[in-house]
Amino acid sequence: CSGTIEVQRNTSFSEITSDDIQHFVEILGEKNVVQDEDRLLAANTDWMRKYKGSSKILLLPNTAEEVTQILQYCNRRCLAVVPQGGNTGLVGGSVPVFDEVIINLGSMNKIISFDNVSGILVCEAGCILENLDAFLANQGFMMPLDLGAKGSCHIGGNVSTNAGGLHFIRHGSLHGNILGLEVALPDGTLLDMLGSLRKDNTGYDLKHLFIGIEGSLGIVTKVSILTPSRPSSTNIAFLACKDYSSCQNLLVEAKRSLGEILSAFEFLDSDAMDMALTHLEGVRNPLPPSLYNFYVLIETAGSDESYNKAKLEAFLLSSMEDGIISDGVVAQDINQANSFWRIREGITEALIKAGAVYKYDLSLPVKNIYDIVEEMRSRLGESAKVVGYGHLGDGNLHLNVSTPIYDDAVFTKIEPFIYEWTSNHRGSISAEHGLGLMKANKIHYSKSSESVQLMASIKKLLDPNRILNPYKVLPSSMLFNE
Ligand code: FAD
Ligand code: 2HG
Ligand code: ZN
Repeated sequence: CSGTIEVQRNTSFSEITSDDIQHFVEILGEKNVVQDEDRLLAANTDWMRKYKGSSKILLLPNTAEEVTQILQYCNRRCLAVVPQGGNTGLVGGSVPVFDEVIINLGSMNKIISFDNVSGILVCEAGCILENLDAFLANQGFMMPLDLGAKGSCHIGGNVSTNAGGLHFIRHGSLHGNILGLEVALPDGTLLDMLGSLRKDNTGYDLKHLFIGIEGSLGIVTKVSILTPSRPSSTNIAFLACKDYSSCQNLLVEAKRSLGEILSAFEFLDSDAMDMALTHLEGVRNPLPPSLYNFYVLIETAGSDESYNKAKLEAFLLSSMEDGIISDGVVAQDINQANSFWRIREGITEALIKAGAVYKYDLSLPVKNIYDIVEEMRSRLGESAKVVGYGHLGDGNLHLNVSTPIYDDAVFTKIEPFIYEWTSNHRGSISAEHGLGLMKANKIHYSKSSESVQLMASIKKLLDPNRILNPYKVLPSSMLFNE
């Protein structure tokens, strides 16, 4: 059992016909209406190869107007749609469940404007995160978010998942950084909320309704985002701690002593390190192997090289003296810095290479965060490897259970236990990856029934035919069984 969810195709959706295809060709031109089997297979399959749909059509619009025309038509015909960005999502949200029409935004990848006084970037939703960051680097700015999938994920996908990532501790949520959006609604209305103002308290701030909702209410076509100045000096330390409480103490100290220059605080346990060492080519532990239980990666960034270095060194020295850190190394050049990041960012890839993986993305009070890893280990014994890592500075644990193949017996020991545990500790069952198909039926573990009801009402209001990303985010039973 892979833990994939059993859902029924909603019978009120139409099936695609040759007339529909002809209509899409009229809107997009022949080459942007893809029916080629190999390309369809890739678009139907998620990054983990865990979720797979059977769509017969992939549409590649070039403009927001084309997106609106497609949606207007699909809404009229009651054709279900899945919006797709870089297809790096980890909860089965970006691929069809059945035969939904796939709308991939990858061709909408133009930068529209950049204001080098305010740092405000306006671009199309299909721009790849890494490309935007490279563009900004030339202007002395940077994207306020960074994540392992940066080479493939789109800014529209980032907005739609409210992606957190590695610099959240410094730059905060996209709810704070996104200044405006343009969104195509299911009925084909193009909603212009593409403001570029820091402050604007005129009525409901509607753009927030479309951040982190995984394409369930509209398709993001353009994004306006506030970007910070690029720091001229960055330092990275790779540290070892003897136990989890030392990692926690280190976080408290790092926030206190490094303050404004702290730009990442990531942790991994020794099982996560073993995964990276075993399955990623060219990765090695910069510290003496097999000695330590926990590793912490700290990044500092600022504008004054010698001040930052001195601050980091003083912090490391006092943490060593206090016994919070057992060992550590500071990157001496960009290659070494990249090699430290490769360990942390590569764990997701390593887990896929190791075999089957059950993936959980929990928000919990930092104090309790590692208890669930230990409890899960004792529940599963030798039957599985439990790996804990994540954005400790943000209270976000990535708990992954790795087995050679998907195994029913293991799965039933993990779920619903992990969701109940998280709910009992008032945590969130999705800190940053979203709910997608994987957790649509689990939303009640983190949200009250009144909140979920209101979400379903908003969904019905904006998408009366429920064509947008069906079976995801909200329980299908609330949307289709009426
Ligand atoms: P997709 O995967 O294509 O889509 C994700 C969801 O958004 C789907 O529901 C889709 O329907 C919807 N969607 C996509 N584009 C649009 C659009 N234009 N309009 C409306 N809906 C849309 N996530 C984090 O938060 N932090 C991390 O640190 C992180 N690291 C990762 C590392 C790796 C190696 C991988 C594979 C994934 C990681 N992720 C992380 C998850 C993933 O990369 C993010 O969720 C990312 O934001 C998804 O962007 P995407 O363009 O690939 O979207
Ligand atoms: C990360 O922080 C990503 O590396 C992926 O959010 C986490 O694979 C995971 O569980
Ligand atoms: Zn993460």
